[in-house]
Amino acid sequence: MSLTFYYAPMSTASTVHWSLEELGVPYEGVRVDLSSSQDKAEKLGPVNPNLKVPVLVHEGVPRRYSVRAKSRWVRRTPRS
Ligand SMILES: N[C@@H](CCC(=O)N[C@@H](CS)C(=O)NCC(=O)O)C(=O)O
Repeated sequence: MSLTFYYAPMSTASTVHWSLEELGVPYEGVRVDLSSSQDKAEKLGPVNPNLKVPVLVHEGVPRRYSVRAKSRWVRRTPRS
């Protein structure tokens, strides 16, 4: 399973981050500097036109919906 997690510390991405860590889901983390327009454009532009975190890219498909839905989705995703 390939999973990439776009996040920023102290943001709405935190609950998803905790879910991934607590469940031991393997993922690649991409830290985004929300104070930098350039960093947001470079990292989030290709996966979320709203330039917001969190974003989970699962098998190449970005999931951008609410933090709560993402946490629920992470809990349901089988771990390898
Ligand atoms: N509805 C989104 C909201 C995400 C959101 O507002 N993220 C903020 C961080 S807490 C963000 O990325 N802000 C960047 C910006 O507005 O430049 C969700 O719940 O996933």
